[in-house]
Amino acid sequence: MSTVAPASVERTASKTETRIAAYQMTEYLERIGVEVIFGLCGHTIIALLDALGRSRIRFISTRHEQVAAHAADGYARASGKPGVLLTHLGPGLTNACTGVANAALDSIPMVVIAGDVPSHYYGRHPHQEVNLHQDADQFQIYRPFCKRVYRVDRADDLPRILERAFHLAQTGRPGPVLVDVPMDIFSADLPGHSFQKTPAEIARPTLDNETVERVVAALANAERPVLYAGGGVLSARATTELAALAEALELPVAHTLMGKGCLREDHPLLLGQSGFWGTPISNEKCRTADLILAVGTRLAEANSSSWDPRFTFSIPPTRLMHIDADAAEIGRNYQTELGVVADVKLALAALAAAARRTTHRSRGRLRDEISAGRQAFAANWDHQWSSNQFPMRPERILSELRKAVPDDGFIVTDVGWNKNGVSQQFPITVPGTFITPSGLATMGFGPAAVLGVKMAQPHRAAVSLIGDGGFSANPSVIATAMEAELPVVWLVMDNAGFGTIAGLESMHYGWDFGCMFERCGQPYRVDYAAMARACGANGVMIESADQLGPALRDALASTLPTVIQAPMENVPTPTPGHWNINDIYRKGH
Ligand SMILES: Cc1ncc(C[n+]2csc(CCOP(=O)(O)OP(=O)(O)O)c2C)c(N)n1
Repeated sequence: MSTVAPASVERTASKTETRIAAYQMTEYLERIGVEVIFGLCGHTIIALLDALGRSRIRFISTRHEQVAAHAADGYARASGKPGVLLTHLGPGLTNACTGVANAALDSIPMVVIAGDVPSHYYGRHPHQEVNLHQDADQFQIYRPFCKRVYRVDRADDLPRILERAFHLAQTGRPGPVLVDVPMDIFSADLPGHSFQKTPAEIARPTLDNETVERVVAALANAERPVLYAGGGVLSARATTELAALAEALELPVAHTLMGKGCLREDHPLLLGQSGFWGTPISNEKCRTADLILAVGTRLAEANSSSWDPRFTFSIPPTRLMHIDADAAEIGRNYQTELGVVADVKLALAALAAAARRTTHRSRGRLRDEISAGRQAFAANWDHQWSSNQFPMRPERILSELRKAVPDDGFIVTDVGWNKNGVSQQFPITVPGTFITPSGLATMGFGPAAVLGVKMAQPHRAAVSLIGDGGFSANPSVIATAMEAELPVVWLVMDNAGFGTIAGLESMHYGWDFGCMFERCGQPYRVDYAAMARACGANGVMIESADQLGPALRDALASTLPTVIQAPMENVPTPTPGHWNINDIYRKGH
């Protein structure tokens, strides 16, 4: 993070003078470039809030800590800087847990600052402490998914731990770090200028020449190579380098969910997403490849068709080379011929430079095959893009959205048709504009993450495309957007239920018990548009398909946040790949 001018709360202090930790800490956060903190108050953190309120750092106060965590996550994705989250102890920290875990599983840099009980009450089970079977141990709840969980036991340790937290959150494979602060430590005296050490600038690891030559030669000589891109390519801002490598060696490019946007949608070498919700041409080219170079991915279950060799990857006989920031990801599910731990951007740049000097095998009619494969699959839904049906076809909702949102606008999805449909069918041309929860696939991410996205990029459009299940998980986002003056748009695909799971249950068990919204046996619809109006925001209920386009354009031009509710038929997204859960369900008595 860049260093900024001295903080507005900062004042001169001699080396011997002491000052309260919370104020010094806030100055430090300003100095290392923190511009916004998302969170929710509690008695353990008001000392820090007082300091924040007097600083240049914006505090976005949410109505639920999960919302704050997703917003911090969205901010990190759209800004490239770590998200910062501030929570109260106990219920505040546990409420935020899902959001922080979601960020962790998508490798999003985040620093979580949590208040805790006064340190002198450890062991006495004070108010709101999580202490039933272990004293003073709330930070352990975050251990399985955080890169590091720190509890600050002495005020003197706070500066060192904060520097470590920002360093660790951003380096190697990024992720959240927890700094758990007993409330008395915020109020402790520390010598002036205690917060001196800032996170080091890190020189990123690249490939040695020998490895570059080996990988490029293998790709150039392969008969049916595939370049496979994960979210690591986008988070490393390495899409130009990826395209250069693909074009130099004429490599078809398949990608994961988080890799969507790695190549322009109209690029002739783009195969599309692999796996369960992928495209047939992508699955076929991956399955029949003789060599795959996977970059910035963990070859996760959904994109690998549950690692079943009949559908997406057949490794071996396909040879696999794998570049990733995290050594732990290499070789986990597949026999790997060569693993490379390197910075994805530098690695792809080095490979592309060498590739330009290399002649490769003829790829025959590869571009024609890709084009024909993509067109054949798109023919399944192309005609629905102009459907006037009401309740609307989901594809028509996508087409209106694509027409209304500028190419550099953000589409922030949740889970459900929105995520699966966009990743499969929606053209993304500007890298990083598709933001989605992948690893934890948290329902409730999209409506909240869009707040952080808009905060990070206030001059670009930010639309959260979500289901009615995901939206109603935490509609307090509307009030937060109003308070924070963030004119985001929520486009709610309303099928009166948890449609994706209802579809799965119907397919296997013949009904959708427990998955639809009902009252007295009838579909139960909530007027989310009216809820938005009750918050002082714009709320639009769509009553015919042709109303959606104008409604979206109005919403994007408005200075207020807008909820657009589009009643929609519950139809499944096509699933060209495989998911092992479908082998597990058994109907009986
Ligand atoms: C927090 C959480 N709970 C449950 C799930 C399981 N889940 C996956 S998709 C889905 C349905 C989402 O419903 P909705 O937002 O209305 O979108 P739709 O499927 O109807 O498109 C659920 C419940 C989840 N991913 N996250």
